[in-house]
Amino acid sequence: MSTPPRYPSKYPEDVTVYASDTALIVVDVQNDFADPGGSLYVPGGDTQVVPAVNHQISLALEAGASLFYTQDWHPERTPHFAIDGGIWPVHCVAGTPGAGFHPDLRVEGPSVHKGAGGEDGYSGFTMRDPVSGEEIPTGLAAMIREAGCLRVVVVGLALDYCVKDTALDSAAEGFDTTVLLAATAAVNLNPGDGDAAVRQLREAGVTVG
Ligand code: VGL
Ligand code: ZN
Repeated sequence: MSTPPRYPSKYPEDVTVYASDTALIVVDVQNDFADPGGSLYVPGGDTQVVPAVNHQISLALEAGASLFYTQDWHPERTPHFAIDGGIWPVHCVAGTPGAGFHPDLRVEGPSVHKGAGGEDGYSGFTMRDPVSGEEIPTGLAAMIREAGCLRVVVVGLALDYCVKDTALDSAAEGFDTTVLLAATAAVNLNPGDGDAAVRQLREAGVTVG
């Protein structure tokens, strides 16, 4: 008889075994992305991603891993938005319901707010100063190191933007980095963006499972 899986799971895609040196980063599971009424709803955000992310959170907690969350946290006017020259509808404005966590998400750790000062960029690790263009650390890498973590698992929304850039920065920081496809979904602004993100992640040495 074969060895039973370590955790009985309805997610056969599970490729990660969490340990105390692992950080799970839950990216932007916010109403504007995860709720069908949200201004930048990612299909599957509510039905697929929230339960799959909660499952990963349970596995991580059981193993004594560390948990971190990010939230897109924009001012009302920012060059990130189409009304000010960017490409996105207004979303995740600081303090509004759209910027809040999806009500079904288990929240069990600190959250890093990205873009509160009008900074641009998608990664949970770095932001771009809107004036100088300089990359500013958010403090997430330091938090992960202080927690004694060497490995990072990235889940949440959206695969082709914030999940991708967070995972690329994580790998660049030297963390052994995994993205779990079952617990993410792509915006696919252009068809194929999700697949392109997977290729780019793999080329950067990120495990995509
Ligand atoms: C995101 C588009 C705009 C994301 C954030 O969280 O992936 N996507 N802002
Ligand atoms: Zn945004």
